[in-house]
Parts: sequence; C-alpha cells; structure tokens
Amino acid sequence: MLSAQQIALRFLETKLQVHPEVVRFIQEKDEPDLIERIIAQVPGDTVVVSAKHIPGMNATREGIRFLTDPSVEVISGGPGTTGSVNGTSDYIHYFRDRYNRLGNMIRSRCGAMPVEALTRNSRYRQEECTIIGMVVDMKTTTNGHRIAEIEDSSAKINVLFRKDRPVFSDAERIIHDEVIGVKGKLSNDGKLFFADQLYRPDIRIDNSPYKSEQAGKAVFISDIHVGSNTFLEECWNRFADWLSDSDFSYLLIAGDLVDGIGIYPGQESELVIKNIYEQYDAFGEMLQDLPSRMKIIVSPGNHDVVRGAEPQPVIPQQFTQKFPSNCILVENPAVVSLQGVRVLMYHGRSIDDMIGLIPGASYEQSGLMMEEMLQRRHLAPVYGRKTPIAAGKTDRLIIDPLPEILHTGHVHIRGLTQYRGVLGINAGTWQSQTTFQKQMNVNPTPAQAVVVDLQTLQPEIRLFM
Ligand code: D5M
Ligand code: FE
Ligand code: ZN
Repeated sequence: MLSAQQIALRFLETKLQVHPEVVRFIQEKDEPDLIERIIAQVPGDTVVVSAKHIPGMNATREGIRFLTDPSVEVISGGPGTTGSVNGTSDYIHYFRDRYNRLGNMIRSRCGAMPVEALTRNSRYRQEECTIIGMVVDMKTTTNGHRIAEIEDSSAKINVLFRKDRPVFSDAERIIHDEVIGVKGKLSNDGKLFFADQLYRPDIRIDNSPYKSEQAGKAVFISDIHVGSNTFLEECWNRFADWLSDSDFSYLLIAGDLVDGIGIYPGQESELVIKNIYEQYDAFGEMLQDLPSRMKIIVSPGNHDVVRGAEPQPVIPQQFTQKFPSNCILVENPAVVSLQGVRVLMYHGRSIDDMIGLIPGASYEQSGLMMEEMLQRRHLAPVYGRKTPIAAGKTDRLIIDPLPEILHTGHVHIRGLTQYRGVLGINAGTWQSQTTFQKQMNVNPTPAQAVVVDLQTLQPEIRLFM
C-alpha cells in the first residue's frame, strides 16, 4: 500500500494538491493504476483533487433500488414495526446484528480475519493484517497514546493508536460500541495490535445520490413543542401562510411535536396547555390549517407521548384524532421515499451523547454530528448513556439503506451539511429558549425551515422570525 506521503507527492509532481479523503480512498482501493487514472481525467484548471474528481463511471447509489413513486412511500418505520423487547437474549441478538451488518460493510472494502485466529497463530506476528471489532472500551495511556479494546465474535484484543501516527486523529474520535476495522501488526507477545489505519463503515466516496426526475419540493422542520409558553405561535402562523402560497408537496417533521408533560424539572410552570391530549389536538388543528394537497410526514421525539427508547413507535391513535388525513405517521427513525429520494428521519437524541465524546463537537455544529453518524453508518452508536435504545432482534438504528437526505432535530440549532452525496438537515425549532435550556447553555435558532428541491437536492433556508 502506498503511504499518504507517496500519494501526495505523485499528485504534486503534476502540480495538483489532493484532499485527504481522496488519499484515503486510494489507500483503501490499493489499485496500482488508480492515481494515474484520476490524474488523467481531472480538468486542467483543477488545484485540489477532491471527491468529485474520482472516476464517476462506477458511481452507484448504495443499497437497493426501488421503483420511483410519484409521492410518498414509507420504506421503514411504518406503524407497528418497533416491536417489543422480550428479554436479555434480545440484547445479544441486537449487538450481534449490529456487529455483523456494520462489519460486513467494512469487510466489503478490506479483507479481515477473526481476532482469535490472529492471536492463536504465531505466524501472523509482525505480518500486516486487518481485524474488525466493536469498541468495548477506550483509554488514553500515560504517554498520550490511545488504546481501544475491540471485540469480534471470536475474541477481544487491545489496539494501540500511537499519537505520532497519522491514524491518531481518526482514532481520537473512536467512541464506545461503534464497529471499526483496523489494519496493522500484532506485537511479538501477541497481546497488543499496533494500528496503522482505521476503517469505518462510511459512505463510498463515489456515492452519487438519486435525484427526482419530476419537479417537487419538500420542507423540513422539527421541534414544534406545542403547549409550551415558548412555542412561537406568530412565527408558525407566518410559516403556515407562506406554505399556503407555495407549491410544495411535502412537509417533514422530525419529532418533539408537542412539549409533553413532566419531561424536565419545573416544566409545569412553562406549559400553556397542561393536558397531553389537548396538546396533540392543538398540533392537529395547526396541521389542518396547512394546504391539504401537501403530504405531512410526522415522527416522534423525546418530548412526545410514546416510549423514549428508540426506535420509538408512531404516535398512537387516541392522540391523533384531530390530525388531517394527509398526515402520514412514522416511527423514529424512519425512511421515507419522496419521488424516489430517500429521507432518513431521526429525532437526534444521540447527538447529546456524541457531543460529550467526540473532541471539538458542539451543539452549534449538528452538521458535523450528522457526518459522524454517516461515517459510522449508525444513528446512535453509543449504548447506555442518554439515548435509550430498545434492543430488538435487529438494529434499527443502522443507516442502511443509505438515504439521500438525513433529517434530524432535537438540538434546536440549525445545522446543514453535505457529506459524500448525502444532505444532512437540522432545521432547528419553533420554540424560543426555555429556562432549562438557558441553564444548559443551549442557544436556539428558532422559526426556520429548510426547503429542498428534489430534482437538485439543493437546500434553501427560510426565516420566519
Ligand atoms: O432538547 C432541546 C435542547 O436541549 C437540545 O439541544 C438538547 C438539550 N438538552 C435536552 N436535555 C438535555 C439534558 N438532559 N442535558 C443537556 N442538554 C439537554 P429537547 O429534547 O427539546 O428538550
Ligand atoms: Fe426539542
Ligand atoms: Zn428533543
């Protein structure tokens, strides 16, 4: 395998700089003539070779194709699919499913061997090889190196990421329970694995998103918090008027529809509607006032009435009596297709966990948090912290199929990102700062909506303050 330096030098010889993402892609592919093929086809005025210069001829949309539907198709997360958790055996199935599916995504890009085979057989010592495991523990040594304990279905092993190696910056972002691949060498005593390269299930660099053939626009929002005295009714009415004058076909709402009851300490004094049924009735009436030609897709969040453990079921019927018939209820998370453009809706509670664990992460940059999810192909990698996960037989929080759009909420601060062909959207909230958020130092960006043209996948921000 060529080193990053060798790759950068070859590009420099032809007066080109190269993006680290492309360097990594070339290393992973390990095809002898790949650099020359890339160089041969970059346009003459290129300064930095980036993902968009990678040969597009094999560009594919990851995952299964499906028939383009003129309107909405719920691909996963339709009513009644969350299932219940029956016992501890489901946790074993859950983690096995997570390891197998994410491990297979990594394995499709690099050959790997079981940890047990590696440590048992002394002929592998000092020979370069790759292993894939789930992160059990993560430590920093007294010298500042990082050690990840990883486990596959055969055994556990400690993996050392030296702070003076290029792989270290990737390793700093390793978090519990994610599935990673590492290429490197086993120590002479067979007890420690020295890592040179880290693989995540990540999106293929040449992923090219599907775009709708017909015209159509979708509007993305979340965190309405109806019932709270900080819900911005006037701004919402402006938004509703604007929608009435529009030709948009879809409105997607990613959770926290109402403020709920007893969600945070002292909430009662901040509620203008103190009855949960009345909160949903008020929300339903707001939806009735929107154009009936729009399809409105609604998923729950942690303030909603359903169980907090993810996947969260759809809002039950007794709360949705006032919802109009153009409303489609889905779970959290859910994948819906809008004219063939796949949207993964996820409220985003796991962002609370990731912010605490990933160096440099903050609520102001939810776009980066969505990238972290996509790189790990998982909506809530860390198990057992703030994000409750209902461990079913399969891991519904794995990002598969890969969507064109990842739609999150929860943080109440707008964030947008474009990562390897996937558009990440967090539209913020319709609630001004609560006393609790003030204590938590959360500074919301309320009353905004993100509009996406389904033919171009370009986002546009609208303000209603
Ligand atoms: O979350 C609204 C915002 O408040 C979001 O940015 C997360 C933050 N938040 C919510 N709960 C907590 C706790 N327990 N600690 C720190 N930050 C938190 P919402 O789900 O609308 O209440
Ligand atoms: Fe919220
Ligand atoms: Zn929330």
